[in-house]
Amino acid sequence: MQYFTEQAASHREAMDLVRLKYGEQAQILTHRTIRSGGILGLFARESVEVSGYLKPRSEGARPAVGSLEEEKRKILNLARPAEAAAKIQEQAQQQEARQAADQKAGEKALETVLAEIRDLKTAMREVPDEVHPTIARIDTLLADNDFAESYRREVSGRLRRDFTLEALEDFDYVQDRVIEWIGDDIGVWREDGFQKPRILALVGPTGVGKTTTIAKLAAIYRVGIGGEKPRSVRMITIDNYRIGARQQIETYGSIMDVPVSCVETEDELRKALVDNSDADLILVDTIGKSPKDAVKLAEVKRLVAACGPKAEVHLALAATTKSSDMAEILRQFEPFAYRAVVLTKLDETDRIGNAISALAAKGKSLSYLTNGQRVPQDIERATPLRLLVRLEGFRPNRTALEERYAAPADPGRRGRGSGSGRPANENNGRA
Ligand SMILES: Nc1nc2c(ncn2[C@@H]2O[C@H](COP(=O)(O)OP(=O)(O)OP(=O)(O)O)[C@@H](O)[C@H]2O)c(=O)[nH]1
Ligand SMILES: [Mg+2]
Repeated sequence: MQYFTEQAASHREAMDLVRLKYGEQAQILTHRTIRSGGILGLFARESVEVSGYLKPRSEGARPAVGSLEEEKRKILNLARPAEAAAKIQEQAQQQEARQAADQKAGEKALETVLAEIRDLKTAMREVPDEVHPTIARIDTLLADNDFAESYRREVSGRLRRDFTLEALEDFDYVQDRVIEWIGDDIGVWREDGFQKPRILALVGPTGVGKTTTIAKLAAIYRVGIGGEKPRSVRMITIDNYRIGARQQIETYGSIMDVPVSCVETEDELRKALVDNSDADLILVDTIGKSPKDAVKLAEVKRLVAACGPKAEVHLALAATTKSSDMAEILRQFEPFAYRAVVLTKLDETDRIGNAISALAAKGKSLSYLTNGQRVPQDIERATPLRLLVRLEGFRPNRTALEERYAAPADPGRRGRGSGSGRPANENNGRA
């Protein structure tokens, strides 16, 4: 015996389908309403499933016929007497009406569900975004350290995205990751080798410590402090305008036994560079200019351009500068194509978030950090670690940080670390 199961949207369609496929051989055994399709149990459609078996042909079965309409007509014609045919038709109409009513009810139910979803969405939008206490605490620490608002938003967003509620419960773990993110955001610049004569020009706003930094660098390289190789060094100043400027650098020069040349024009500068080309390192001190003084800035730019394309231009930026001014300075000095930033006067502030966020936003790397007036002691090569340990209020895992940032970073390294992976010693060495 051959059995069959068919499905259709309605009982009537299921029967028509069975007749069409199997003709009068078909003998219905069961029919039931089933639900199919949909998402998460919603929007499933009702349909009818009919099953039965095929009577053997010898019992007078006829082959299946062409169209549904034709089959319907034949069924009605076959039925006798006429009242029976009328009854069948009436039943068919009633069934049709029931199905139409069912469909309407289904549509109404769907509309109700959709309305409820819409209400739910509106309600969710209206519920204030509850900030996890750990995220709020980290944000307060960042604000206390003067990190820019955009930077803080980015960190909070990343915490929300990357951390489960369970992980957020572990404050120490979260703070270590955030400190790593900050550390990975601090770009560190390294010179590509030391091609003689290396020319390093320092530009920047007035009074940020350019001349003092030039003197510190001269001493470091001249004597070979902090692991540097002793080099022959010269200093050139193009700051002849300010009273005492020339004397200031000449005093440093005589103390450190480093020859100093003072120039006023581009030609004089070019000549001084040629005259000193036997040196390993030529340090060029420039006139401090307000970033708002576009004309004077262009003048300094022309002079610095005379140093040639090989010259490394570094921008001196005081850590004490407020956030908005820092972004402006980084932008205004852009025409100098400075390769790195020397962050000065770190000793005068406990908050360095403004500098870290401004540099990260502009994708600028740090070359040196200065933290005092003493020449030459108060200068060091920039490393993320040096800045990270200065962050106020954070209690980083110092040992893990030292391991992470021990090796000198690649020149111009940028980008954030994965922040994944819990260090084995995370509970030790917390500062
Ligand atoms: N506290 C502190 N003071 C510094 C630092 N670097 C420089 N100074 C002081 O800042 C003042 C200005 O330093 P300069 O080196 O003359 O600054 P400049 O950028 O050359 O100034 P202009 O040539 O006038 O534009 C001096 O009193 C320096 O001693 C630093 O790292 N920390
Ligand atoms: Mg100066």
